[in-house]
Amino acid sequence: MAENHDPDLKQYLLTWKSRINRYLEDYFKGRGSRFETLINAVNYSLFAGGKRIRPIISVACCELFGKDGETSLPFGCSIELIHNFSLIHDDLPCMDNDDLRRGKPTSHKVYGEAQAVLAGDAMFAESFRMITQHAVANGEDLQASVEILNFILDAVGLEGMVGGQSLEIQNASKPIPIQTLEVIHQNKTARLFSASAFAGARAAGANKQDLDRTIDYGMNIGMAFQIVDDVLDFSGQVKGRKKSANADPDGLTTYPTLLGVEESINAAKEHVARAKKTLDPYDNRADILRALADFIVKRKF
Ligand code: GRG
Repeated sequence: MAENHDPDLKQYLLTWKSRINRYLEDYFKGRGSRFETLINAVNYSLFAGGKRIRPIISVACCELFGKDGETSLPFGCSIELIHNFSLIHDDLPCMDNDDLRRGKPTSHKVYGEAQAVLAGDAMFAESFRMITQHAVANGEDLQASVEILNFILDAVGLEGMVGGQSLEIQNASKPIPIQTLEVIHQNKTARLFSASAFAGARAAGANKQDLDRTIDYGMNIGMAFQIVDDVLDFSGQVKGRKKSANADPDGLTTYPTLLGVEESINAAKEHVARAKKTLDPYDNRADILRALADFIVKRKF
């Protein structure tokens, strides 16, 4: 396994988080003023302090294959919009029925259910537009843009994030085996991580073998991320997180309810090791991606 040269991940996350925020702000600048409640609801969720981990993965995968990370922003930020859309819908009374998100009242608590649903809907449509607008303005990126959009929609739709969420709801309050839980996590969460990795690499013009490796990397860190998310919720370690300590009030089966905390952490570490293995061909060029994978199991928020 290639050595990890311990790059300054903290600085990298800070720098790119602020560039991503600027890209999103610029994208919405001057738009939606006639629809004040809607644009306020969009801004409320989109700028509520999200980590921007998905677009940062796109940036790092783009840089791995020799292009400036900025090249990936229309794609990574499109995914960030979809992610924020999914959080608003996930918090609704008809889904998880949560009052808090990122330590703040959820969208429907502030704007009411109807406006929260609409804010999510708007972000979903804007996520496509962000890419198509980029493609229209940059004709030479047309093929890459269509391939990336196709990959993202595949990761989100019937057989992706929405499918995963549906399966989770269908199985709520039922004992399910680890295999079913894996399918839920892969679709609900990991596919969007793999789309982030693919988007960055494809925007940089990576070849098929490299794309396959980045997809594999994304799936594995996505699985690790969701398992750690379950553990953080279960342990109630983080103030403002949605679940109460040592229980899942919705009766959902999660990694810690099935395996316990220690085994869950081991499972997440196993995915991180697999993710890092996919980076072996890239020597120190992939150090940021290695550090990102490690950050996913070490994070406390
Ligand atoms: C949005 C197409 C669409 C459908 C709705 C509700 C739903 C279907 C899917 C829910 C998917 C979901 C909420 C997965 C959980 C993923 C997860 C671990 C979220 C937390 O991500 P962070 O920690 O969030 O990156 P921040 O706050 O940093 O942005």
